[in-house]
Amino acid sequence: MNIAIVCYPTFGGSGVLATELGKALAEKNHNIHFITYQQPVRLSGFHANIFYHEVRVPTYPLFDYPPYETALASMMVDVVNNYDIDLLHVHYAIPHASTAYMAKQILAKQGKKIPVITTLHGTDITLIGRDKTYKPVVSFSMEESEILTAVSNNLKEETYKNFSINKSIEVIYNFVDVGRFNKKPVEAFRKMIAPNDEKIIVHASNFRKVKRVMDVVEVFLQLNKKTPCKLLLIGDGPDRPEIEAFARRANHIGDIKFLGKQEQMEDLLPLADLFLLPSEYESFGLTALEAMAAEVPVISTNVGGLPEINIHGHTGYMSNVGDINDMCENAFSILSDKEVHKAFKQNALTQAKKFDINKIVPQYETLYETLLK
Ligand code: GMT
Repeated sequence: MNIAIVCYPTFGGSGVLATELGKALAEKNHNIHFITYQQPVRLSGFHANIFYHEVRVPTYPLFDYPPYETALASMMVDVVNNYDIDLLHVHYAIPHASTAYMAKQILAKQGKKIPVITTLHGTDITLIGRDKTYKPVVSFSMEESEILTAVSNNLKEETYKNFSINKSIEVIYNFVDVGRFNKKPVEAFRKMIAPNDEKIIVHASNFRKVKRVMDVVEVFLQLNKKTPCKLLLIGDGPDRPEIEAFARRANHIGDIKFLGKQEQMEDLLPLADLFLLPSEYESFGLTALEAMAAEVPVISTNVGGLPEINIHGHTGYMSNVGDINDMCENAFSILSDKEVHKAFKQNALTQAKKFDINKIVPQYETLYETLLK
């Protein structure tokens, strides 16, 4: 099949998932055309059947707001026409679903029928999409997509709760390439980070309010009093300056390392003894799944789609949002006993295997085939 994938190219989970999906489909001999405004972060190296089409928005003195959607729709039309595209798969509803609708209408006038699949990822529904600024457009374009998928049952329920749409929503879980993430940690790196064999705690996110990164630091500071540990914070975003300043004031800058945005998560995650994700909401929590594939137990909140991945008392623990004490106690109960830690690590890996790339990608392929029939 010739498939066009539209996504955000940045470090967010939706772009990561879309890129990994495109790469996996290319491995299966499909031709994949990424359409976005920057090379997606996980799209490195040369792949014979992956193509990247960059959307450029020319500046013009009249434009206070450069019309990205117009340029994107034009690029969609161009790619569909010139590369014999069979379907458009757009990730994250805003603005990709409505832009795909526009492209579809233009192509229909030219006599070309192009089906659109929209995959909902989370904040496009729960945080931003339901805001009245966008709601009518998101609602309309969801209805107009030939197929609508969501990355968890929770997100499907949230969509029906927040939008009065009649469309059926198929749940296709996010996935991880377990083989790629399940590798032995590089001992020399571990020694550099934790020279005295301290426990290594990891968090990765885009440092937005919804991620509650301050809770990560609070849990860490409490935990560090019970067992010596180091904290690696991966990613960047608006909350980082405040959190960095707080970490400095707490005089723990030596124990807390800010690594910034990192592409090679499969090298970093295996270094961790525990992964923290205390988010206010997560439709799925792809980073937690990647951690689990690297055999890292997860301490998370019990919101959104997290209970569909993290099994309480088995692959990690879940607490109420903001319950720092509970998260700390749970973390300590895993880290303070070698045998318990080992069991949680194995359980995390077993659970991650249920979301392996080889199980989930065929579900998208089946969907595409049904659609094209
Ligand atoms: O929250 C983020 O980090 C970004 C956001 C995105 O759209 O890129 O992530 C959402 O999609 C991911 C991939 O499906 C999910 O794993 C995240 O849970 C989801 N984030 C939220 O729901 C807050």
